[in-house]
Amino acid sequence: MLKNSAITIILGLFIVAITGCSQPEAQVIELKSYSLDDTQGLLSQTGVEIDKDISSDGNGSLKVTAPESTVVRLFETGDIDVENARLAYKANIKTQDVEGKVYLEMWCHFAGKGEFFSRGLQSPLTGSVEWTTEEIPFFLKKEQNPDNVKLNLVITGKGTVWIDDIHLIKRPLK
Ligand SMILES: [Ca+2]
Repeated sequence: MLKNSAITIILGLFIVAITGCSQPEAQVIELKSYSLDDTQGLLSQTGVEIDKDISSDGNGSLKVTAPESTVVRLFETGDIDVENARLAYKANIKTQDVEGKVYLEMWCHFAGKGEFFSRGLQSPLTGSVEWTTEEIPFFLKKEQNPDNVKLNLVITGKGTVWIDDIHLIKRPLK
């Protein structure tokens, strides 16, 4: 019995060692981050302002006052080298008196193929909610390497929305 246990343990360690080595791509890498402490690099300049008093990171956030449905263009990454991975667009969002849905939207552009989107329609925010972390994925197969990624915020109705602490992350596919 003792011998068997020892073999099991050794086998276990062996398997751990193999899995550890065979998945170097299973790393989480931050590709871009936008603190929204100021409007630097921000694409949309209408209906938006920096709110220094309300933020999730303590240094200010972007406040969007939407009189009607709107797509706020936040950032474009330009060419980034990522493929065979799950691209994740993550941000903190707070809402006040929103009548429609609030969610993240990401567009990936591929040379010669065009643009494809991912939208956070599975977990939209509405009404008035405190800071909530939202994240949407874009699954990139091998050789699906975007030359531009657009990060948007969608509001389908009037209301006030704050967004802060945006990260674009490379995660493993599985
Ligand atoms: Ca901030």
